[in-house]
Amino acid sequence: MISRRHLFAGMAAVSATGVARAALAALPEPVIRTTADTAAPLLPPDGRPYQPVVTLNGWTLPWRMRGGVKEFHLVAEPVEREIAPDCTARLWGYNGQSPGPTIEVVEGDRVRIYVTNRLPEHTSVHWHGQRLPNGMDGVSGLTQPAIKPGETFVYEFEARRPGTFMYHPHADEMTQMAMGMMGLWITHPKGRHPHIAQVQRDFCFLLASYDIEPGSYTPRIMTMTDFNLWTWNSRAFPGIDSLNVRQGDRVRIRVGNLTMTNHPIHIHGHEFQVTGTDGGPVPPSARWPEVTTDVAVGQMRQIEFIADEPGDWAIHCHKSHHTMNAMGHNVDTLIGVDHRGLAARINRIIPDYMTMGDKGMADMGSMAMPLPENTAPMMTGTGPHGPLEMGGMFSVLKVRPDQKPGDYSDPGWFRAPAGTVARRVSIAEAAQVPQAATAGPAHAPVGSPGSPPSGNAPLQVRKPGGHGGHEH
Ligand SMILES: [Cu+2]
Repeated sequence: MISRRHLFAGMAAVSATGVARAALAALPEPVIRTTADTAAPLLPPDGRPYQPVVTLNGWTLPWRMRGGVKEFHLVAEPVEREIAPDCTARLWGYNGQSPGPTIEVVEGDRVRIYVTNRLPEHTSVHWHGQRLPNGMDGVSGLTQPAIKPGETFVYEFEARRPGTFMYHPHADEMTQMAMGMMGLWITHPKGRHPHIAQVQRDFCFLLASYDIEPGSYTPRIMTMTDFNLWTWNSRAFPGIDSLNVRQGDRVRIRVGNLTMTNHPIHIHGHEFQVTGTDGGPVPPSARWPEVTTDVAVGQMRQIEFIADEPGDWAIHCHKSHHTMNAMGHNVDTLIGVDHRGLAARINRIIPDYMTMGDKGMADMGSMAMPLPENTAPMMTGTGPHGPLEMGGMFSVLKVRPDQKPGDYSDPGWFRAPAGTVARRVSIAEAAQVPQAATAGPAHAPVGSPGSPPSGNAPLQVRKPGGHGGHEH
């Protein structure tokens, strides 16, 4: 026999579960993703058509169309993110990842975003760069109460302006952005826009920086300037996927900066134009060609170019410390210091002692140094010609004539045509090169007609110790 008391308790439990289920069903099912591979572009299943973007090492959040409104569900929660091989961070993010998923909508779309807070503290979401009603701007305390742990809030507005935007908390921002809470928002134009070109490739990534002590997993949130992990979409080279395009494609790259400093983003082998900012599309008359554009804190920059040079072209932040992984900055410079004899004497006491840095730091790129647990090497990655000696905000733009239209897969390393790669040359051969290039016979002796004047000889031999070497 079931007692009355048990029966009532059982009914109460059933009814509570029923309410929870009904409440959850009212919200769009939160879509969670935890892997760091680059998701294929999400083709819109309904609504106005558009050309989707590709989020490097990220993805686009699916939506539910209800009564003509695009409904999204963001879940703010602790996540684990592999920043690079051998380096995983315990971050805060959205829907299983940092950064959160990219939100893609079309100009004129009515958008409703549910935000559930599964963090241990309150949060809010600010829709950076959008035109919207003031109460939807997401500044906790100013335009709304904070979203407490366990609560779900709803934001709703019309995506009024096409462009590249971001979202991030406006509640305990210092902590929450240092922990990785951010995401991209793309509003595609409705139909053809006079200042927005059709492109064949459209990439996007957010700049984020972390200070994770070697051997640990959680960022130090009090760090203001001396970060040691400089990331695109919370990934550091060699963890950042390459940007794979077909030769002749018009390529758009959208970059947003939520770090604590500016990042001059530089592309090799091509000139680009800044075609948009977070303020909207730039009119063609206001654009100029360049190869580096500075993305300041809180800014978005949208660059475009025709990828007409086949090859593997570096794309990176031009601050050289931002293309490095975990490193100490309070290390003395040892270049030029004469260590000879010193290492041998120290080895008598410490057998493993080794001298580094007296000829530069490049040894770090090839040496397998023992590192603390969960630490990406400072200079790493291997290309077809050896160690790349990079880290951080670095990737490769791969331009191939035979890449299929719309195919974003990695074609492997570039196979340069014969005779088009820089190579070692002997002095004897160098002396002949100018003649080979002109009409003269390749083997003609130096000084014969057709050779350059001796003052312009390609290489000069320096006698050992002849030019002010360091005498002790
Ligand atoms: Cu940088």
